[in-house]
Amino acid sequence: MIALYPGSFDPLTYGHLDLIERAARLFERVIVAVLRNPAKTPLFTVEERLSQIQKAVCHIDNVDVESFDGLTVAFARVRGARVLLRGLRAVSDFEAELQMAQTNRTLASQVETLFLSTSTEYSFLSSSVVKGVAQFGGAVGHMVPGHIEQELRQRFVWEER
Ligand code: COD
Repeated sequence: MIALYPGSFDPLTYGHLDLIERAARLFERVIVAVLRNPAKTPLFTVEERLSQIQKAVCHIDNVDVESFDGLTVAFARVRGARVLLRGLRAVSDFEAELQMAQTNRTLASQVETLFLSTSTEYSFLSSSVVKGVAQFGGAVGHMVPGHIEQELRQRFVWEER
């Protein structure tokens, strides 16, 4: 069975990576799907994020990384994915995630949303937290893989000039 893990991943964190590694043990194939969202101004371009994620998952055989636009369920259908993976960190995630899952169900009843709970060591972690710390020069080596930490440092040093 194929599972689709959709998100912004701006940037990918160890929380995302932990979820991908665990999902890869449960499913034949996991597709990490980065949304192309013209309404948002991300820190990293979609191409940068694809490359960051590809590097981070290169040790896992059954994980693919792609971008998509439009509806997540439409992309899931095109790729033959019956499961949408989402992570739950705290109660605060629940309301929005439930609404998203229920919306997606009304759009495609054959696609199920599956929630994996975060590993406790990553429950504080989000892409926003990473960016919030990195922009003031704080250490994020425990939050993101080394190559992403480096790109964050370059990005914020560049912006300070
Ligand atoms: N531990 C575990 N899980 C985590 C962690 C962590 N530390 N941090 C984040 N996660 C989980 C999040 O809970 C989420 O499930 C997933 O990782 C991705 O997170 P983000 O923040 O990168 O991605 P989002 O939440 O911005 O992605 C939103 C989508 C792109 C999936 C959504 O907007 C979407 O489906 N858009 C397409 C349009 C559509 O289909 N709309 C209808 C549905 S409402």
